[in-house]
Amino acid sequence: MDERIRVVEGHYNARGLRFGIVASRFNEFIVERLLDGAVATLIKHGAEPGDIEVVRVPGAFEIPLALKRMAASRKHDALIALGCVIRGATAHFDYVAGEAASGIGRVALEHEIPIGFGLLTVDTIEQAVERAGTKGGNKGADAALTAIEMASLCRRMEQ
Ligand code: INI
Repeated sequence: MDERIRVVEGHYNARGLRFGIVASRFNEFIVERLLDGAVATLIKHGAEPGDIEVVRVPGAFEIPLALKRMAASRKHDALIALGCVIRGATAHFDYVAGEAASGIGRVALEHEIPIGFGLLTVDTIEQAVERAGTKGGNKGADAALTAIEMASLCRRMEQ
């Protein structure tokens, strides 16, 4: 790359960054694994436990509103959304999953705050288990890593 070109990138050092996590209780046995993965990733990358706030909501549908309140507080550098919607167990899967996903995206853009997307939308419980710390990795951990990178990127883009 031509060295006169200014390239701005994030990094994976979470020291000094503040995080807000919204985790839903529906399908709690899955979401708790996502939460464990997210918190462990933040701590591993240097975040202080005192700089992490967790808010619990009933289900995925409620995630965007809690994120919006957190974003409006301006207390965090990045947010993380954790939930699990399973098609097999949900007649209104498309509404719950669709509203949650688009709401999360809207909050990020309206409040200009990075939001790590850790909302599982899967067909079966087996697929959820795979993505919550077994063979498909842990999507909560992935969302936390993205939150760190985007928070640091946004800071650098302000400079
Ligand atoms: N919420 C979820 O997070 N996951 C689901 O799979 C789910 N199902 O199966 O319906 C679900 N429903 C609850 C919904 O998110 C709201 O909490 C509820 O409708 C009250 O507003």
